[in-house]
Amino acid sequence: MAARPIVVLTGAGISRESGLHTFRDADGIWASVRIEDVATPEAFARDPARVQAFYDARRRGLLDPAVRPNAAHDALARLEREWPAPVLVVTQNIDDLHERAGSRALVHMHGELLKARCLACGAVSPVRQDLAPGPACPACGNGPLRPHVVWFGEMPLGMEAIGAAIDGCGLFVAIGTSGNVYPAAGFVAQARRRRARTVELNLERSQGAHLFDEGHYGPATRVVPDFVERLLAGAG
Ligand code: BV8
Repeated sequence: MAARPIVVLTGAGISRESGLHTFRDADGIWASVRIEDVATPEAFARDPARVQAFYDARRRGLLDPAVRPNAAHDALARLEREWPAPVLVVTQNIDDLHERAGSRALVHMHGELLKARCLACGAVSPVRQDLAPGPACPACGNGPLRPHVVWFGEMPLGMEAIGAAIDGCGLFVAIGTSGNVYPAAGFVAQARRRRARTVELNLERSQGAHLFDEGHYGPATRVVPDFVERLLAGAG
């Protein structure tokens, strides 16, 4: 039977072994700061300096030379190169590790830490510096910049393309996500309705584990390359 398109949803767990914290693990980001204080439009309106400082610190962390793509990111880039049908990575992560590993068909549904959005003209531009000092928008020259990140209560990006890809896929794989955040956590149900095979690759069973046909558990740097190897060998 001809190979079918694959959709892969990734979450913070795939970047954990690259040195970036997850959100809901014991040492996760939400253990030390509240979503309501740093990851909502209301928080930004109330205290922009605090929100900018939160993202400036994470951007500096991501730009640390020690933070590099890991074997799980590399395995997904290999899958895209070698699978005989389209492979789309939909990531909830705002890091750039999938790109740096070589993934090309990639949607950052929650935005990107290395991009900024102008509050005046809406232009999105690359950013590697802190936004707290208030650099002006490079497009219009005067607008203040916010992180190009989707906060809680804001519409995720690329939803139409994501929905179409899930409707047409034969395999849906969720990697390193706890299944807490919607609408991403609802993608597996959509894939099941379209009769796709659904697989969870995670450190432990997620909130939505019961929605998957199969699950393989352990660190992403072991479980993801193993799964990709089996898939490409035709045994997957
Ligand atoms: C929206 C960017 C509405 C910022 C983030 C029902 C339907 C629709 C919406 C809702 C709904 N119910 C509630 C909502 C509202 C809300 C929501 O889902 N709230 C939750 C908390 C209940 N959703 C929203 O607000 C979304 N917007 O719905 O808009 C709308 C609709 C129409 C029109 C206008 C508006 C927007 C959500 C996006 C918020 N932004 N991130 C930032 O990064 O700072 S979300 C944030 O959570 C990150 O993106 C993160 O990726 C995401 C999900 O977390 P995970 O990636 O899963 O990370 P987590 O720590 O939870 O889990 C890590 C997993 O990895 C664990 O399972 C762990 O075991 C595993 N792991 C750890 N180590 C490893 C590992 N696995 C493998 N190997 C390892 N080594």
